[in-house]
Amino acid sequence: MSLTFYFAPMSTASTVHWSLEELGVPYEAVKVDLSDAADKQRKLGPVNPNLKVPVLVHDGTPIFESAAIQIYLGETFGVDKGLYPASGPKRAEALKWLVWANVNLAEVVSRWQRNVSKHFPAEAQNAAAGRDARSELDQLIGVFEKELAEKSYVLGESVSLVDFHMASLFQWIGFLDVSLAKFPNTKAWSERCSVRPATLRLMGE
Ligand SMILES: N[C@@H](CCC(=O)N[C@@H](CS)C(=O)NCC(=O)O)C(=O)O
Repeated sequence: MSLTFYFAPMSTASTVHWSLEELGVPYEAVKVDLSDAADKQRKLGPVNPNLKVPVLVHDGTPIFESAAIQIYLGETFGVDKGLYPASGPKRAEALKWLVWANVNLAEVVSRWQRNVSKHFPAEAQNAAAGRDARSELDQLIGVFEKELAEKSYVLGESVSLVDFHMASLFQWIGFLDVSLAKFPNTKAWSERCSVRPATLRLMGE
């Protein structure tokens, strides 16, 4: 069995990195310098036509898109390790939140950043679109806040790959100085996840 993981530090790949560490499966990590076009082309060209991280190659099959990788890891390794639900209604919950996280939460954060951050070209920015995205972000966190009202983790009382994926996105949101003060359930869940040895280890690297 071989697993090769293409990543860049402080990127969407961190979601998958966290899950790989928690699963304890052996993998080879290939670091990609996203600021170096030649490095990206050389390493990612053969495995992802989008030239983006993360990519996971399992026994020769490349998988891109972080949510797809999490689902694949869950089905392939996570069920046996108690970190992903077996097929059935709980699995449906996992899929629902993984897709929501990328299609809604990550999309709105990206849209907000593209319109306000100094790391993106000012001439392509629109302040009103940035404000809209920021208020949409609060609405989305509000949805998640309600979901966490009566449970410790996204799928109930057991931690799962869904928590690692989503808590990693919330770490990114935290780096962007979004306060979770108005969202106590989300804040407590995020703190509960973020003290796990796997993520502390990765953050220390
Ligand atoms: N929707 C994709 C997003 C992947 C993505 O945008 N990755 C960024 C890093 S966060 C990337 O590799 N960008 C290439 C670049 O910056 O050149 C996923 O969830 O995997």
